[in-house]
Amino acid sequence: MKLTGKSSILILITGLLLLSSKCKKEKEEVEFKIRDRKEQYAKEKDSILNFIKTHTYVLDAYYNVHIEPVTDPGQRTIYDDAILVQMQDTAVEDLTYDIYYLKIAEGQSDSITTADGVLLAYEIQDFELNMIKRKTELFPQWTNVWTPHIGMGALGLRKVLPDFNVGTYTANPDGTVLFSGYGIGVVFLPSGLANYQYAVAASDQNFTRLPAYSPVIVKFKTLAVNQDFDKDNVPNIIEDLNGNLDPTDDNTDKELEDKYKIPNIPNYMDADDDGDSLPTKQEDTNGNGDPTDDDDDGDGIPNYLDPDTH
Ligand SMILES: [Ca+2]
Ligand SMILES: [Ca+2]
Ligand SMILES: [Ca+2]
Ligand SMILES: [Ca+2]
Repeated sequence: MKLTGKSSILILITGLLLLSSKCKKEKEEVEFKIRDRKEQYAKEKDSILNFIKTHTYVLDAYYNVHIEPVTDPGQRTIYDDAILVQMQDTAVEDLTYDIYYLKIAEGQSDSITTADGVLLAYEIQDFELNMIKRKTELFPQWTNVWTPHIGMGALGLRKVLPDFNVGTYTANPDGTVLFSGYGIGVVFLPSGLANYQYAVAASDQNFTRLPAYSPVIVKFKTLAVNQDFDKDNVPNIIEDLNGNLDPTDDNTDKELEDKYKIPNIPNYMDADDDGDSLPTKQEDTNGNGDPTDDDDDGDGIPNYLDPDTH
């Protein structure tokens, strides 16, 4: 049969429509069948433990960590050196994960809190040691510790990063930066604290695609920390007023912001925390650079949180 231009276009369109309805159907099925989080962790838990008991690590001259299978039965394993912490699942209340991590170097400068931003160099690998993502010291990436996102979700980092300090850096004449004395760690995350049902595409031929429901290994270097996002001289962690380690749910002037229909800005991002139009930084009567110790009307509320005191 000889196809005219019109009929072949028609066949092509029909084919595309069929294909798209098939894709849609498959997508719906995938979304519908998100795996049970407890069952998934039960599957991963033993394999993570088995991996760290059968692998070891070495640090090279560039402070990069290499993970290798144990070859000699007497060899020290990752498990022997790992620190164990626990973290609750965000969706299922009675699901608690074990997180194993290595603290190879603690870091020699400022400490990291859950409310801070941290500049990371990192490598993400699957448990076959394929490379999924990489950011070197030349192109590091900022992430917020309470919602760590490093080219994919890695919520478990929230639990681990505050156990490290950052390093220091010097600027080279050519514009590059030399980092030193940073923290070096490796964390072994179950998929429930990483990307869970989402696959991660391979960005180029140097990287491997990460399928859904994959535990991951994150090697990281803690290069620098941002302890005061809004530059108001109140550290991020102090702006977490309710002390729940999450700075995003503390907003002293919410009522005012709502009244004037301006976006809600939590204190850690708000340079005028009480909305009295005098910036927090300037509500520092004794001029010691710390707005938290000035309370002019003696009501127990520091001026920067007290709209009736400047
Ligand atoms: Ca601040
Ligand atoms: Ca605010
Ligand atoms: Ca503030
Ligand atoms: Ca005030």
